Amino acid sequence: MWWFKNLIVFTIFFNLLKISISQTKDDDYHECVRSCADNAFSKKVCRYEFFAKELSSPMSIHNGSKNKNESMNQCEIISSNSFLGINGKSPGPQIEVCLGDTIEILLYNRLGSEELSFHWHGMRQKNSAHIDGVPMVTQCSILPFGGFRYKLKPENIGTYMYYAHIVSQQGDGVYGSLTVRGPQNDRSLEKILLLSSRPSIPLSRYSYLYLPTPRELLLNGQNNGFILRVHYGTKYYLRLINANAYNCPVLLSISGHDFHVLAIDGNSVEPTMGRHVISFPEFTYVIARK
Ligand SMILES: [Cu+2]
Repeated sequence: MWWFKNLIVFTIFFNLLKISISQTKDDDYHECVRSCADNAFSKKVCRYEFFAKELSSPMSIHNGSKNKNESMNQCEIISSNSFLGINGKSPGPQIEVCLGDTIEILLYNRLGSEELSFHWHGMRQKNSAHIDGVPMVTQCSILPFGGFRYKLKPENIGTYMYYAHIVSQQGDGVYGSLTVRGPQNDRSLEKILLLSSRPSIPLSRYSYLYLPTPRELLLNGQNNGFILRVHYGTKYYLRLINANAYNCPVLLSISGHDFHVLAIDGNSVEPTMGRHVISFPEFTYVIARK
């Protein structure tokens, strides 16, 4: 029966190989990303595992600051510490679900000696204040090497975001987008634009009274431009998220195009037309442009 045992081993090995291939093929693949049919039987439980930790590759940031409050040993700090992310990247994985789905996130704290908790901005937390993420107010912090299961049941379609509630961790890269769609939303006609910034020194490592000014404005995590491919003449919905940890509004315009602002923080608003949008930190917007 040696061949039978070998067959089992081979089958298990082959299946493991298939799993690892499908995982490496597309990091962002998730079975919950789909078109949202108006059908109660299609509702899913969408599970994610998030590991918050330092990004393995250090950022190349030029430190040219002459600020008196920033010490001479900044270069050492930059070279020995990196910024933060979730599952090895910042922004973290996009969560995209349909209304009626349940979202379960198992969040692991791998930040060394720091405590952690996540806030789900814009999500109503009726009877679930304990997962709103305010450390030591609505939940106990997740201790180093610990984990916590967040369970969300979105009540409305909309554009949301998640981030570490400790602002220095958010500023260092612990944030991401959360989109809830309904049957009326066509994913192929939507683009997510996530604005954020990166300081010259990781904020979690910064021990001075005055915060360093952000050095780079990031669009979907990129500091050197982000290409958004569109078809000429087609109307798109832009899910604009300002995940900036700094209290600094960002003005967004697209040359030669008007916007309609349709929703803010998951709530519909009277459609307002304009040539630019001023986006404030920790707000999300849905805008249409043609
Ligand atoms: Cu909030």
